[in-house]
Amino acid sequence: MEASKSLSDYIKTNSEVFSQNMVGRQYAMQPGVWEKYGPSGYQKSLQDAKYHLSFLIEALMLESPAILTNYIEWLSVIFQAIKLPDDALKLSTILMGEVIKENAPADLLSTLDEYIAAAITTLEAPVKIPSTFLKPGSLFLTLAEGYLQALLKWDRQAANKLIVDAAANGVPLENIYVNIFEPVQKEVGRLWQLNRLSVAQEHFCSATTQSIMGQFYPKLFATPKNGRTMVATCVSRELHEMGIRMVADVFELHGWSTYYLGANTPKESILTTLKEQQAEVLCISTTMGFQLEQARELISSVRTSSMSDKVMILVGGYPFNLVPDLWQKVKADGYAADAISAVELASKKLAP
Ligand code: B12
Repeated sequence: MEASKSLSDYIKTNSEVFSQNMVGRQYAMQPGVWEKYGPSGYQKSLQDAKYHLSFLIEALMLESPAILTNYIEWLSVIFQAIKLPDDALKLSTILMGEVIKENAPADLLSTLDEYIAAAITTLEAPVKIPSTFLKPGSLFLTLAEGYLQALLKWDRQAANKLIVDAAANGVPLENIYVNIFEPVQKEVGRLWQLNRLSVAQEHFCSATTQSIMGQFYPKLFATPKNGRTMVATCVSRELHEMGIRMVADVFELHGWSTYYLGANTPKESILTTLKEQQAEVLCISTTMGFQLEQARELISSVRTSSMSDKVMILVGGYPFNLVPDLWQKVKADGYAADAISAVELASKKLAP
């Protein structure tokens, strides 16, 4: 156990030089493949190598090979979509293992093979193309499909009208969030991953949805208060804020006083806010696997603060939805898969 964590720390300290070493070897071993991508291609390869290492670092730290294998599975879809050579990802995974083995102290290496082998096994299976998030039979499917189509046509007006009409026709706001906005955002991400949507289109979809969400605030804040208080935040450097915003809004709809801090919030500032607002619940959202360390550190700091026995810590977001026991590994008090189940869980846990 300790060896795994020490190896994680060792890789983190050396990740810059390891990533350069990995890319240098890959270019040398696949002559004629990479040069055509030029200097920007080299920078992208370097960034990819750093991402591989950062997911391995988290997997080792939390002793969860699934953190690495989920990432590898996701990346293999991208590599196929942008038509990189079939064996490119396998080779860089092998090289990652080799570079670490050649450099790290032998007594730290006992667990490395297990992680690299799990990643290679994942790559030997056929690439798993993710299926649509607008699943047949799901609640409010027609509205979600219409909303996605409006966004894909760059039609903010139509998207806005569809949602405003749905709300006027009695679709509860929490369902608009969880059954329309959420699957549509995830579908937008899937289409981007499959190289069918540009970064600009993704930004447009997210920005449109955020502006529509803002219109419902008079209604949201008008709900009678139940005396309960929560703070909702992303960890430091995490930019995915829409999920945790939805969590905060659904708590607010259920009568909680909510303090939504948004993306990329520094740890010290979160700790101060918890105390100032005397929060009963802290909701922490993490999307990128390499930010899990920030979540772990934040939780550990809350546990050693004066708020330790007063605040319940819930976690959620992309990696927690993929790896079932991850919330326990970061030492949270609970996890929920979506905003509606999050408020249900908090209310149940705090019930007298
Ligand atoms: C929009 C978006 C962005 C925007 C975010 C804008 C914003 N203002 O939030 C921007 C452009 C910043 C972005 C950047 C990146 N992104 Co992005 N992004 C997305 C996208 C398309 C949608 C995110 C979203 O809104 N989801 C909808 C919300 C509602 O879902 P959710 O977050 O899961 O939240 C729900 C639950 O999980 C739960 N929940 C969430 N938090 C919490 C907390 C608690 C306590 C509880 C109980 C529950 C809970 O409740 C929520 C509501 O029901 C996703 C696709 C996806 N599958 O999510 C990709 C995605 C997450 N991004 C991805 C990537 C790769 C990136 C970048 C690395 C891209 C790049 N090369 O730069 C960067 C990294 C940035 C960073 N350092 O954080 C990948 C991640 C893959 C992986 N293996 O990790 C995804 C999955 C896209 C994909 N399919 O490939 N991204």
